[in-house]
Amino acid sequence: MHAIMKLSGMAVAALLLAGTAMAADYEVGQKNKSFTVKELTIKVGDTVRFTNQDDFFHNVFSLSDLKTFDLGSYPKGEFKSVTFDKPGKVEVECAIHPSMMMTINVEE
Ligand SMILES: [Cu+2]
Repeated sequence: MHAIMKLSGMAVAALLLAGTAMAADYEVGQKNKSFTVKELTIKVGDTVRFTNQDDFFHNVFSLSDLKTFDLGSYPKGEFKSVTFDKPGKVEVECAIHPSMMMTINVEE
């Protein structure tokens, strides 16, 4: 009985580890005053790095109900990460360059 309890405890730990390992990281650059991808489909729990590849500042933000964030302005070579924890559509923009826009589709 004791051995069985121990085994099931290990199985739960393995499942938790597997769940963590499945979350993916994506990268969306800001280059030539635009996002390097216009649309990105990810899963709930995935993280997107917004990397500035231009010689000037960008300020990535979203006013979407699903995920509101403002990464502030940062220079070339730096990135900030956002983890998306709910399914739906997120519009991402840049506060400095109004023409910059992209969409992230977060799937269950
Ligand atoms: Cu910008």
